[in-house]
Amino acid sequence: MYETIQYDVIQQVATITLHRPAKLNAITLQLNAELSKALKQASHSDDVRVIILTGEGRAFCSGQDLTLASDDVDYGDVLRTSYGPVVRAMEECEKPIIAAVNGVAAGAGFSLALACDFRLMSEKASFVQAFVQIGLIPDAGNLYYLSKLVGHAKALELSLLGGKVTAEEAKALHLATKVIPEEQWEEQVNAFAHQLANMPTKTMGLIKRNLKASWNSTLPEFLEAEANGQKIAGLTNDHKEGVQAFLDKRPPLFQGN
Ligand code: T3D
Repeated sequence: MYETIQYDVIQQVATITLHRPAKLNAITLQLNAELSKALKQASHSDDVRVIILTGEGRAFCSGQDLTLASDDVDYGDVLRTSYGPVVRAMEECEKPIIAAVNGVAAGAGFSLALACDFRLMSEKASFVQAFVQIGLIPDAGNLYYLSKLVGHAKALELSLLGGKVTAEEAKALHLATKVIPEEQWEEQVNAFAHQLANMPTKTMGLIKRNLKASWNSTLPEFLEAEANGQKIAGLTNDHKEGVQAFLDKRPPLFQGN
């Protein structure tokens, strides 16, 4: 079904693997189209509660495939029609998305990781804000997320200097949720994903939406969004289960609805 990515679902965790390892999983129009489709597939599937985005081989993603660069290409159009839908599919996804950053994430590959909710990084992984090195501005939502995650000054420094961020530096900057030793990579990524898969999925979607509502709201608008969100959360089975489990002095068994 897909040629440039792999899509697997195991125990309610969908793993989307960027699959062009010879080019460090560089992005093509086809890869973006397939990635958008897979993100929507996972978002809408009742069998999926968590999404992992990762890369095949030694890299996460090296950004746009530079062997396809040509004077005939209007980058604005490419962003609107190819990268935009990927970023929007991630933004609109109500399920948690984990970037399992197995190796270098450069250019738009860094942008993909930034659009995820969590970034688990292998100790060997790094982020490279590569754009300025080839005379381009950061794209695919990069500055939108980066400035919110690390603040204006650091986002500007990385973007103007084209800086590389090691996994340890990313942790210190709160870009990485966790840095994982190479030998524990699969075990720890799976454990983290399954921990999320056993949490109240619908409520987590509302938390994601509510936090983002805070970015552009006045306090009265935000309080209204919060009230609407909590009304929905309060009607979930997982809320009832959470309260009952507390009263029963047992761990909750959340079904995600
Ligand atoms: O087009 C538009 O619409 C505009 C949108 C732009 C969005 C962007 O993403 S712009 C930024 C594009 N990406 C880059 O500038 C990064 C380019 N790559 C690198 O800087 C380095 O490869 C890395 C830092 C990612 C990794 O370095 P290293 O030393 O570990 O690996 P390498 O030897 O450079 O690369 C290994 C192979 O992958 C190599 O091929 P070869 O020689 O073995 O046949 C290399 O050419 C290939 N490769 C790496 N990155 C790309 C790539 N091939 C095509 N496109 C790439 N982006």
